[in-house]
Amino acid sequence: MHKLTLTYFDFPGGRGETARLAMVLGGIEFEDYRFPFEQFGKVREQTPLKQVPTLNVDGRQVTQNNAINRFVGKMAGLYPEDDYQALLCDEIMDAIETVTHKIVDTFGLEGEKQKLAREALVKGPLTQYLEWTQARLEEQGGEYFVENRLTLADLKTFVWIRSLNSGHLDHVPSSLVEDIAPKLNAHMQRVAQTPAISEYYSR
Ligand SMILES: N[C@@H](CCC(=O)N[C@@H](CS)C(=O)NCC(=O)O)C(=O)O
Repeated sequence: MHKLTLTYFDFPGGRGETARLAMVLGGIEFEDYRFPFEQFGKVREQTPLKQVPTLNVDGRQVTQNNAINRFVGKMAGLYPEDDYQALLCDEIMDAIETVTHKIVDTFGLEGEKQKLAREALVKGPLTQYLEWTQARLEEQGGEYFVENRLTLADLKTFVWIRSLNSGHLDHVPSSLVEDIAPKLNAHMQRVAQTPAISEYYSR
């Protein structure tokens, strides 16, 4: 049994939330070290790449959220053992990571520049990745992304879709998912109703 501490911002989303959910679902004991945004400057100085999330495993700090997701996902039984199914699970997680980078690229922009960049994002990559992700889900029967069961791919998509629906990104309509990929919204709601997940968010 490893001693685990996950370090990430104190909000229910972003690059740290999939690992939190996986550990909660898997009943894996961990310290959930959450810090307010104002403390990021101080926290990042203690991390290897000045970024979060990190997972401290028995005293060693590890970076890269999808690597962390896979590590805890394997322990939680939420990552396929079959290599091909694992590939399909990774594909979804890495695609969401790619589109997340595109969104983050617009964070530093302001005013008209940000508006234009976000509108281009909505028309381009966000629409493309939402349509593609929905198509992947439909190919697998519409319930789950791989193995007809809940895996990391579902958790990572759940976190992404919740974030797009939240309306916190200016110039990205909160109706975007419903307009472009309503089946991902239905999937998000199904995952939210998983008893351990609804219990976690009601805390
Ligand atoms: N490749 C890293 C990216 C981590 C990342 O960019 N984290 C953001 C917060 S969600 C961060 O720390 N940004 C500050 C920076 O890059 O300077 C991962 O997969 O975890």
